[in-house]
Formats: sequence, C-alpha cells, structure tokens
Amino acid sequence: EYGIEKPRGYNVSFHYNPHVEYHHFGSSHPMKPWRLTLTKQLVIAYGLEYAMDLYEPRPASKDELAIFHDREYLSFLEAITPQNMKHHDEGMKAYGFGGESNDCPVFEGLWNYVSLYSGASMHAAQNLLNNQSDIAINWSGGLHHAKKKEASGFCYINDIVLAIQHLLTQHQRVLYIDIDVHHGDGVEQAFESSDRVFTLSYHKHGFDRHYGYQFFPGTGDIHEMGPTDPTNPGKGHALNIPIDDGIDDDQYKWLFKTITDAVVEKYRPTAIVLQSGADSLGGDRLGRFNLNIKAHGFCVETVKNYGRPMLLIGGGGYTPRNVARTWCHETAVCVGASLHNDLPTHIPYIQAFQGEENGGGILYPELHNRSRHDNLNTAKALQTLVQRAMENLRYLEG
Ligand code: ZLS
Ligand code: CA
Ligand code: ZN
Repeated sequence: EYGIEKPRGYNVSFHYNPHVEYHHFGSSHPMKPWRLTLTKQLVIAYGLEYAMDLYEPRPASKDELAIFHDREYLSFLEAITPQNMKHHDEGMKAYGFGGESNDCPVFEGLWNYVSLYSGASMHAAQNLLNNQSDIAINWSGGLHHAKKKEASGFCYINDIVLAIQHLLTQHQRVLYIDIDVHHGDGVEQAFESSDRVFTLSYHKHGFDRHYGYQFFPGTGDIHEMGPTDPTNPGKGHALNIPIDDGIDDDQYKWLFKTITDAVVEKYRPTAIVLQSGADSLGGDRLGRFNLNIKAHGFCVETVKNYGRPMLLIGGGGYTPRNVARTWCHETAVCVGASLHNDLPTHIPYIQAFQGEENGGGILYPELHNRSRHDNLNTAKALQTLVQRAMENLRYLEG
C-alpha cells in the first residue's frame, strides 16, 4: 500500500498427504515410503513449515490419472491386491508387475498410494498455474519410469507426466530436469513427439560392475535425443547426460550448471519441473555417484535462480536418513533459509540420524567418505560429454 516492496523471496508451497507414508513395498524392497516421514520430521524440526504454505492434497481420481494412463491399465491397478493377484497372471505380466525381479510388487493399498502421490503433484502444478506459488514441492512424487500402460522400476503412475500435462494448459514450453541417478525414460517417452516439453536427464549409464549388467533402465545414451524423423516436432527435444560411477561434487556441479544453463538459454522455458531423486548421493543403496548433500542442493538452487515457476519433486533415494537430510536441505534452499549442521534435538525419529560411523546427529555428513565407488569420470571424458551435449543443442536452433 505504501509502495514498499516485499523482500525479494519466493512463495513456496509444500504438498503432502501423510497417508503415503504408511505403505510398504515389502521388507526387502529398497523403496521405503517412510523416508517421507523422516523428511517431514526434519522439515518441521527446523521450523521450515512456517516459511511455506502447507497443503494436504486429496488423492487423484481415476479420471485425472486417465489423462495420461490407459483406462484398462488403471482398472487393473485399482483392482489388483496381494490376495487376488494369483488369478491375474496375464495382466500381471502385460502390465509389468511382479515378475522375476519384482521391482513393482503388488502390495496392500497400492491404488491409494499411487493416487496420493499423483494427487500431490497435480495439486502442486495447479498452485503454480494459479500463481499461488513460485515454487511448489512434492517429495512423495517423481516416479519417472511409469509408462502409459506399464509399471516399471518402482513406478506405477507417472505423476510427473500428469503434472507437466497440467502445466501445458497454460505454458508454451516446459523444461523437465531429472537428477535421479536413473534415466527419466517414462517422461522422455511420454513427450517424445512434442516440442513443448524438453527433457534433460543426468544419470548413470552403461555396464554396471556391481550388478553385472546394464544399469537400469539401460536407455539414455548421449546420442538419444528424441525421434530421428526430421518431420517430428519432438526431434532434438530430449537431452541425455550419461555419467560413470563415482562422480564427485565439483564435477557434477560443473556439468549440471554448464549444460542446464545452456538448455535454459536456448529453450527459454516458461515453467520448470525438477525431479530431485536422492539416489545420486554418495552412499546410496542403489546409486553409484559420490555427491554430498550440498552439491545435490546446488542443482535445486541453480534451477530456482532461473526465476521461472518451478515444480520440485522427489524420486529415488534408498538410504532414508540421507534422503531426508537432502530434501530438508533443498526445502530450505527454496525458502532461502540456511540450516544449522547440528540436528534439532526434538525430532521424533532422531535415532534414525544417530549412531552412524560419521554423520550422527548432524545434517551435513560427508557422504563421499563412506562411498565404495571409485571415480571413473576423467576430466577429459566430462569435457567431451559437455561438447557433445552442446552439439546436440544445435537442433534447437532449427
Ligand atoms: O529411478 O535393475 C533392475 C532390473 C532387474 C531385473 C533382474 N533382477 C534380478 C534385478 C533387477 C534389472 N531394476 C532396478 C530398478 C531401479 C528403479 C529405480 C527407480 C527410481 O529411483 C525412481 C523411483 C533395480 N535396482 C535395484 C533393484 N531393482 C532391486 C533391489 C533389491 C530388490 C529386492 C526387492 C526387489 C527384489 C528383491 C528388488 C529390486
Ligand atoms: Ca536422471
Ligand atoms: Zn533412481
């Protein structure tokens, strides 16, 4: 009223339905929804809830999920239970459930789980469209491998595709960035024929010494840039950055900033979706990289500084205490707060953060010290990678 401007800051919203926490993939399964409980407890213990608008979104409806997914697939997903699955062998196979690897198990409350994380991503996108938030966060989402009618790699419904489709109702160009250690294949595939979505994924790619086969999902080579048909508008609108084991903080930060800056400058997105999978951290149970929490958070900070409406979502992350630390730190980055390294002592699940050989009781332990991965990325290889990425971007100039 008096011409005094609000201090330069961002409106941040946090979209989270606590019912997601109570779902279990099975005791040996690496995906642990209770990492979201830890995350929320840290966010609250640091008082970050007072710096954001909090929402408890309702589950997405079947009609909403059908905007991307196949209706028969959705009916199957809705109906399947651990009790009746033995009578649905063909459906199970056709839709990517169970199987030998059991990456996508059928568990109690599966439909509820997928509707909750998807509802949160769609609500977050809606908040950006309404201009109610500059940054909208959903740590329960980011399930980038799910296909139109297939579950894959712990992902059943692709909440990212649904959120981007919603953003496209008002945005001409949406940039999708994916720092999960796995290739964001489901999102890339969903928009492969569109020039209104550019997908950029950083990931481990190639033969995996630990598994003895290609690192999941096996796609995402530097030469994969969307359709090759020159009449397809999606041509050149995907960029993949394949990385080898053990990449360190400085290398990743340089790679991320150099390439992402160039993409933003050339593509000029009007909204950005960042999948911030925490399995790219050092010491992750499935990952192969050596990143520390602040280097991972540097990516969030970099994207925030582009100043476009931003949807920030979770994804992988298989060492729950470090997932919680990272997403709490990144929530703080969004609201512009810096956090004490000593964890607040009144956290309900404090025992999860104590008794580690290093890192007990602190927010920013040195994760690379604990890592088993040698750095196989030479300076020369990374320079070549950046050079190839820049060549790939020339397609954007038409
Ligand atoms: O990006 O590597 C695979 C596929 C297989 C098939 C053969 N079997 C023996 C191994 C697995 C090749 N799947 C990956 C999927 C990774 C999904 C990442 C999701 C995301 O982070 C986004 C949320 C994989 N890696 C590790 C496992 N699966 C895995 C490890 C341990 C177990 C327990 C439960 C289930 C079976 C035993 C499982 C999967
Ligand atoms: Ca990725
Ligand atoms: Zn992953």
